[in-house]
Amino acid sequence: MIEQFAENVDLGLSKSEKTLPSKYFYDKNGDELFIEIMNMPEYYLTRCEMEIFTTQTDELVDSFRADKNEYFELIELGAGDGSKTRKLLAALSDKGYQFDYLPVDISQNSLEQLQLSLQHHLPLVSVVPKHGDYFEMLGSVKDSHHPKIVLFLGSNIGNMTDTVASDFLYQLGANLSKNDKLLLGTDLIKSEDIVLPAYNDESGITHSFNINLLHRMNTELGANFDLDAFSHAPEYNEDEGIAKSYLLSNKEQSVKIAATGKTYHFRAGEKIHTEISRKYDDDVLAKILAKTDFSVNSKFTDQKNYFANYLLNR
Ligand code: AVJ
Repeated sequence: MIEQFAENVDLGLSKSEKTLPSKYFYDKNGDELFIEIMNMPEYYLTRCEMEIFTTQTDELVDSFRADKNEYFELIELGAGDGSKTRKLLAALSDKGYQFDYLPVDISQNSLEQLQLSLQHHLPLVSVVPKHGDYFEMLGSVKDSHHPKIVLFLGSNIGNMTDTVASDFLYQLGANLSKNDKLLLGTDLIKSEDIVLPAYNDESGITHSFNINLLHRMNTELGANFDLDAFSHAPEYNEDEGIAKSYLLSNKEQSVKIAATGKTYHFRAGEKIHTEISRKYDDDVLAKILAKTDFSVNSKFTDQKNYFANYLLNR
């Protein structure tokens, strides 16, 4: 795991336009910071999706399956703290649907928290946690022959470029069967004055979230990043519909990373690209789905039309 982290870091920092993979945000510290992000006034995404799940619960869960007596697996990719999913689980359970809930997450810590909280709030729901990244679990999904509903919520797909998203959904489709479904949570394209503050909050939580990546390299890879010598610099424009996060080097500096055995140079003002957060509309989604086995069944949105949960048919 550490070797892979070091390898990915070396690859990203050796490019002429430096990058770091966003999946490394989520250590224990990063998980906690992301929970703080979800509670920030500027971060509308979680509240909008929660509104959809709260006001359209019945329509949502009934659109998952036709037959109440047929057992199915509810698989959630990147389950996180699962607070939104709890709404759906409670409704499915109340209505007498027969299912197991399989949360998949890269963070062992989040999975344990989630299982504890579900044991407490929904003791009747059977939970089978799976630790790993999305791509790793694609194969394991195929091993069971039960009908499946896959949840990929919270605009988590936004971290993928369109090519990667398309490839990922193609592979996911290939591992599912006809009549399985995917509920995809996407943040919708809207103006900069709404999107940018969500990635550039007043209180500096997103700054800490981004900088935590450097902190992780210091502790896990023996790097000597000066955390004060980098700034959080997000960008967004509505035409493109993609929020981008960067760490900006405040001065010319060099950083040593013991785990890679190399020194990396940063010019003053040089940026490390750490994350994309892709925003969607029907056209963006249609292009991404074009070469996959999925088609749009229905679309659920919040009142303000900021966020959409698309139900896709395999
Ligand atoms: C967890 C990928 C949905 O892109 O909005 C929040 C991560 N990054 N603030 C997003 C994130 C900075 C978040 N996702």
